[in-house]
Order: sequence, then C-alpha cells, then structure tokens
Amino acid sequence: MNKRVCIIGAGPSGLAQLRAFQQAEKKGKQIPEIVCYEKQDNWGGLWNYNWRTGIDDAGNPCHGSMYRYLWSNGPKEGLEFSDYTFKEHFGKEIPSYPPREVLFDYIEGRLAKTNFRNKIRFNTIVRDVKYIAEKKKFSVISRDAESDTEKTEIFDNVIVASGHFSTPNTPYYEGFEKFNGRILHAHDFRDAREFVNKNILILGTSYSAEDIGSQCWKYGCKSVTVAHRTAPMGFNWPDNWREVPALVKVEDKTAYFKDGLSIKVDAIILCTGYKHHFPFLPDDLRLKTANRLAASDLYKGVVWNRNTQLFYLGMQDQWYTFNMFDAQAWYVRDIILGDISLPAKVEMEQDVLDRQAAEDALEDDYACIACQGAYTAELIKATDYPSFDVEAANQAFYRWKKHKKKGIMTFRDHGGFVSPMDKSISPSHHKIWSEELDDSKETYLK
Ligand code: FAD
Ligand code: NA7
Repeated sequence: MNKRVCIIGAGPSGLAQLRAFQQAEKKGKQIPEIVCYEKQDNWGGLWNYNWRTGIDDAGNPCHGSMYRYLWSNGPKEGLEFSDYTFKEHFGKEIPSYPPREVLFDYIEGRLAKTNFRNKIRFNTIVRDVKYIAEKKKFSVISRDAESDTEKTEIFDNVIVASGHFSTPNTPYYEGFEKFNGRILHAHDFRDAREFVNKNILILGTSYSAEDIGSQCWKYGCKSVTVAHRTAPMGFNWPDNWREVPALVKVEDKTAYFKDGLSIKVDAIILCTGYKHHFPFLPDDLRLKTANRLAASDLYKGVVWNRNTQLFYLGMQDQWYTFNMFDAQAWYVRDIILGDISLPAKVEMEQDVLDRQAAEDALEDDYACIACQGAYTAELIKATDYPSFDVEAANQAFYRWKKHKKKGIMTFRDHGGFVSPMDKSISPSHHKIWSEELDDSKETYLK
C-alpha cells in the first residue's frame, strides 16, 4: 500500500478515522501513509476547550464553540464507542450526562494508548486543497503556525473532518449597531458567570438556546427571554424564564417583539446555528448543504459523489455522534482499502435523493433518531466495526426526550440508562445538576 491519505481535523470525527486505520493495522492489514492536519495544539475538536474567542494565536478563526460548564446534552448511552466502552475507560459505571472534561477524557482515551498521535500535525491549518485531474491526486497546502511555513503535499485521498459547528450564522436585527449592551453569538459564549444578575435575550430555539439559557439560569442570571422565529420550545421553564415571539428591533437596551411586547435586556445571545464552511476547498469539492440528516451530495453520507477520492465525516445534523462518526470512518477506511466498492455515479446520486426524501417524510424527533440509528447500523453492517444494540441507543434518546419534557432543569439527574454496548446501568450523579456548580472531572467521578 503506497497510498497517502490526508485527514483534515483531529476532532471526534478525525480521531474516529485514525482509530479505524489503527484497528485495521492491528489486524495485520497494510494501511496507507496518513497525515492528519489539526489547526489547534491538541486533539478533541470542539471538546478541546479553549477560553479564546475571535482570532487564535496564529491569526485564524478560533474553532471552539464549547463553553466552560457544558454537560453532555444527550445521554452518553447514545454516543458510546462500541470498541471502547465508558466502563472500560473509567473502570466503573458513570452517570449519563458527563461534563465536557469527562467526555474529552473518554474521546482521547482509546487513541492515547496507541502511537497514532504521531500522525497528527498540530498547529497546522489546511489552507487549500486542489484536485490534479491528470495525476488523480490532491495537492494540499498547509501552514505550520509554529515555524510559520507553508507546505504543499500530494495525497490520493482527502477526508474532511473539520466539523460544522464553528462558523456562526449571524442574523441582523434593526438597531443592533446601537444596542447598549453585549451582542454575541453562541460560538463566542464561554462562561455563564459573565451574565450573573443580567437580563438576557436569546434568539433561537434549538440546543444552543436551550442549554446556554439553562447555564445562565443555573449560574445566576436575573432572567432569560427566548424569542422564537418559528415556534417556542415549550418546556416547563423556571419562573424567571419566558418565551416570546420573534424579535423585531432593539433600541438602546429595549427589545421589541412581534406581539408588541417590549423589555429591557443587558445582553443578546444569538443561538442561531452554524454554517457548513470549508474555506480551504474549491467549488468543485466544496460541500454545500443544510444542517440535516441526509446531507447533500454525499453517498452514504460520506462519499463526495462528484469525486469519490474525497470524503466528509460528521457533516449531518446530529442525534448520534461519536459512534456514528466511527461507523462512517470504518466505512471510508474500507473504501480506501479497496474492501468496499462504489456503485455508478447515478446510483450514488439516487442514494442521496432517497435519503433526503425519507428524511422529509419523518414525522417527529423520535423518527429522526430512529432514522439516524438505522443509518449508523447500515454502515456498521458493511464493516468490521463491532456491531451494537442500536435499538437500545434509540431507547436511551427516547427516554432522554421524555425526561426533558418532564423537567428541563432536572433531566440530567436521571440514572438508570442501559449501555447499548455492555448493558451496564448508569447511576445518578451524586448531586443534582442545578446545584452542581463544580463540573471538574475529579468531582464528577468522585
Ligand atoms: P469538531 O469537533 O468541530 O472538530 C473539527 C476539528 O477540525 C477541530 O479540531 C478543528 O480545529 C479542526 N479543523 C477545522 N478546520 C481545519 C483546517 N482548515 N485545518 C486543520 N484543522 C482544522 N455532541 C454530543 O454528542 N454531545 C454533546 O453534548 C454535544 N454538545 C455540543 C455542544 C456544542 C456547543 C456544539 C457546538 C456541539 C456539540 N456536540 C455535541 C456536537 C459536536 O458536533 C460533536 O460532538 C463533535 O465535536 C463533532 O466532531 P467533529 O470532529 O466532526 O468536529
Ligand atoms: P441549530 O440546531 O441549527 O438551531 C438554530 C436555531 O436558530 C433554530 O432554532 C433556528 O430557528 C434559529 N434561527 C436561525 N436563524 C434565525 C434568525 N434569523 N432569527 C431567529 N432565529 C434563527 O443550532 P444550535 O446552535 O442550537 O445547535 C447546533 C449544535 O450545537 C447541536 O448539534 C448541539 O449539539 C450543540 P428556526 O427553528 O429555524 O426558526
């Protein structure tokens, strides 16, 4: 095997790809030469927490969108690796909603024991990728921030694992430029304590809105107002939390809403989602898709169907995360190793259309979860990734949704989730989430 493979990004998706090749090598397979470029100084992607916002030390946009006190927003039983369980990593059963630091520890655990970290070039951003048709290869230009030097290298395959929750979607509302308070996007939110005793306005009704609002509430903001463009979230919120119709404009510190209501706020947090953004790719290789389960132009959710030497990992909207990235990475690995062959272009295009039509017909979140579970299982079936009880993972998500409906500030207090991997049962955390202000790994694992 004299192929060269480029992986862009060492977050959970890029690490899944390294793990997939590492496992093949362990089984005695010849693997290609791999170079993984990572623009940050450590692996873990979004889980590699950074206090910085704006521009990083090398002058590039900060990747991080994670905030300080984040606890998993879904049960860990939905994201567990099937080849490396939580119990194996921590040596015991742990509760179901680990804080960021605990999940980071788990993510790096299975690769930290191998020499695959050596395949990652840290502090090195990919600047430009081009396909050289006559050679059937890619040229990849990267810049090493430490030596401040540029390098061009040639690869047979490129795997884009650069994430899609980093470039903010930032809408404008009348009066923003004159607002006498802070306006920030969720991407730049780091520490809820900044908003102690403040009245905050949140735009958006999805995960960031729900969780950033909950964080601010937990750490002592005065009030949370969430404006919805489409529909309210409708949870049973605490007394100092209200949902209002869409924002119309702001004047000074007053926000005006569609129903005529106006209130004074100290800060506006735009929880308005992210854009798929690949500044290093030319148009013929650049994924342009909505944030959905069946991303455009990707056969089986991973193969760029206009050039099958290019792959994307983790580009879907996500219920399933880490084990879905594994399923994708194993699948891509086997295409590169020649163990899976691809159908004709027309069939690949039809595959995308079929998946999008199936997604459009899904009735609710429960159906979306089942759909992504089935997709994960479909890829796993084609490879030697250890199969697991996907229905048990679906059930963990369903149970989580029911708990949220019952109590949005108490859902993380539940234990009793069944691991789809080893059937162990999760305990409850020793302190309820709303009162646990210390989310360090030491305290959590105590
Ligand atoms: P990322 O984690 O974004 O990693 C991409 C990597 O690529 C980064 O390390 C980045 O530095 C690198 N990179 C980007 N561009 C370049 C370049 N040009 N050159 C070199 N390197 C580059 N999922 C869950 O399962 N549970 C949760 O609780 C959860 N909470 C979340 C909270 C927030 C605020 C956000 C934004 C997401 C959350 N997610 C959660 C979803 C998250 O998308 C996944 O968990 C996971 O991090 C995705 O992994 P990834 O590797 O695809 O992307
Ligand atoms: P999402 O899930 O993409 O949600 C974006 C939200 O932003 C959604 O509620 C949108 O409302 C809202 N939105 C988008 N544009 C606007 C404008 N112009 N005005 C008002 N509201 C708007 O992003 P999240 O950041 O919540 O979640 C992303 C990931 O981060 C997720 O996987 C989590 O794990 C963490 P709409 O319903 O379209 O009206």
